[in-house]
Amino acid sequence: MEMTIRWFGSKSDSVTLEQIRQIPGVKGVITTLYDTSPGEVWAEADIRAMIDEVETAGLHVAGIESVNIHDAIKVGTPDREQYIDNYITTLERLGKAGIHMVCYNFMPVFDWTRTELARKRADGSTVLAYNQAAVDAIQPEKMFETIGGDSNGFVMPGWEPERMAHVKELFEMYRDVDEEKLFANLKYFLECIMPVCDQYDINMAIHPDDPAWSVFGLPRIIVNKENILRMMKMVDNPHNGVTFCSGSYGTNPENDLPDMIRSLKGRIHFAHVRNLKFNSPTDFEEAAHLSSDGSFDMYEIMKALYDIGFDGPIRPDHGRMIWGETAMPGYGLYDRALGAAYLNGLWEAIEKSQTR
Ligand code: DNO
Repeated sequence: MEMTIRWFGSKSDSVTLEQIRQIPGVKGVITTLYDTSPGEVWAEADIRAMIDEVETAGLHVAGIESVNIHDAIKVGTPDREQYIDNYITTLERLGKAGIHMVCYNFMPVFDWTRTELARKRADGSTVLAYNQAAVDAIQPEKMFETIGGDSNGFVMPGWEPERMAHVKELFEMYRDVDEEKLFANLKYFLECIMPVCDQYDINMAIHPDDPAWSVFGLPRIIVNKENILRMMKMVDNPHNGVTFCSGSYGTNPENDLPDMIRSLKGRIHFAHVRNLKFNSPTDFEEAAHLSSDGSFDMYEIMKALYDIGFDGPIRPDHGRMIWGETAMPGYGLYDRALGAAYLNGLWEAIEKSQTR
């Protein structure tokens, strides 16, 4: 595996490449062109500039999170052809520029969903949290106001104001889209893009739906082992793979994370590893990465990744906000650096215990 950190670019991130460079064991960043909208073709010059900036700081681009999918593709409207062509052109340009991992998601309307971005924990840190009763009591438009107003002035990816201004129209677009239709549209999209992925050796890594169940009545399909294996089989190409995100699949305690990892051998192209703490079956908050701070056994998760020979990029995921830092919720420097060091430590111990 290669330890990486997600970086939102010098215009949008409070964390600098110079800081990332000083986290032990981190040589790669996961980034994107944050000025682009879903469906747009990425300019070659912009891709080059992004790579050059990262390389000038002594790091490299280990993958893209995300090249977002236009809603026409998810809904399956006739204009999807144009957006798929655009996506293929972007992949071609990324491949030519030497990028081989692209994370994306197939969630309708919203990307990840949380009800609080700064819940206070006993140690004074603040974390993202989810409470089902709060979701059930809120209108989707209001949800956006909460997320937008609570984000320390940063634009949360997936919750861009331009997009959320059209939230009602987006819901309307998905009116006739059920899980089967969403699966079919995903299959169609993947079949169209696999040739370019084969040509440039690009690993597509679908991110799970977070939380791993339907929110606001919208269909969600990347939620459990059964569905993800169905997806692997329906387009059975090694470039059709997943982002294994422990914090997203783990929102459903019925998902056995190490078992899921083992069943996806060879198809995990990217890993997001974080811990959650369940306060009740319908309320959880994000914890420090350390096993004892949350509900997951992080050793078992890393061990499963080690056992399947995972060799892609991995990143610590959402961190707590600690030590007075002001940053995008979940994406401060300090707790993610602690997370990277801890995950690296687990990996070293697992590796040595296997090989000595
Ligand atoms: C949340 C992230 C997601 C992820 C996208 C991938 O913090 O893990 O927003 O980047 O779903 O497309």
